[in-house]
Amino acid sequence: MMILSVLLAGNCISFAQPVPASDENIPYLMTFGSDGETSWGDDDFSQTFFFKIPSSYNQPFYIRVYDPDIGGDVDEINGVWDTRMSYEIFGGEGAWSNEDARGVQPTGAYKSGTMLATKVFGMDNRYDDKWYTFGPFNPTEGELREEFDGYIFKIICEGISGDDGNLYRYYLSSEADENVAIEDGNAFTYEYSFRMWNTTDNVSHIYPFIDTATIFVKQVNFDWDNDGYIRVVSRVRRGLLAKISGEDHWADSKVKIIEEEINSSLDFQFIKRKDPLVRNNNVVISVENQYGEYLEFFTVPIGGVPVYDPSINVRKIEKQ
Ligand SMILES: [Ca+2]
Ligand SMILES: [Ca+2]
Ligand SMILES: [Ca+2]
Ligand SMILES: [Ca+2]
Repeated sequence: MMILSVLLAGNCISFAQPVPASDENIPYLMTFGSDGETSWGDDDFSQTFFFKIPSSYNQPFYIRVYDPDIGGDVDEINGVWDTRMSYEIFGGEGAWSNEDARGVQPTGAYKSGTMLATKVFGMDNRYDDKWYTFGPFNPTEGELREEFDGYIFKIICEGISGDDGNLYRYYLSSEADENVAIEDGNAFTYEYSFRMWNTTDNVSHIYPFIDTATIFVKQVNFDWDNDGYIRVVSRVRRGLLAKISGEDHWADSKVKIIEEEINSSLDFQFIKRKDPLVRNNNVVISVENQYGEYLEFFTVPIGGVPVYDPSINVRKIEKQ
């Protein structure tokens, strides 16, 4: 276990900038058109992500979107393809620091900051199963925040019309025409809307970071379709089941934080039901602390992926 701890501690430089990231094992982000039905799995037809560019990086960069259109094999049709969706990228003062930007509803000044780029997509074969590139952006166009030691950019994908489901991914890249990761870059959201796998053997993950002020967290999930279960794992927690929701419903439950979990990430595991397979399951989840502040889900988990370590538990029991 000593070797593992050393490896985790040394894992502070990361190169994983696909969103969702490989450690999350989430197939796609998901946003529906604004005339969609919430029973299809999107509660508000808008999804916000933030990108962090480390302050040490001073080259232009790009935000790339995979399958930005709404049509074709990847996306989810409802009747006919008639959905239009915008992608908007913001930087500057307030892009992250405005309180409304860190909520889970597209209300108030959530589009805070300075808009740097925008594009609307519908069904468009040119972009089906392909990448579209926003940028170049200059890192200093973002909002400089000391707590992240970097510049923060925001991208909002939002339904304008139609009722179909848009499935897509992002990549934070140093190149316009290929995916090249930026050292120590990261991405995070406060509300994750995503597609579950259409196979029973894949486990998806999100990793909320637990800071020193956290006493308990409340997870809130939507439209889980009674698919399998949600299990919370940490360095000192083998697995706690969280309450899951049914079709078009919300569910929430609380997790009391153990001292050894402070300053590390939790691992929320989304484990598919084995039989019958729940197909095309779109879900939404957020995690808030006891003050109602939403926790960041970093695609590259802070402190590494938490791995349950029974030896930590043993020491704790001996101490008490
Ligand atoms: Ca439609
Ligand atoms: Ca498509
Ligand atoms: Ca798409
Ligand atoms: Ca669902």
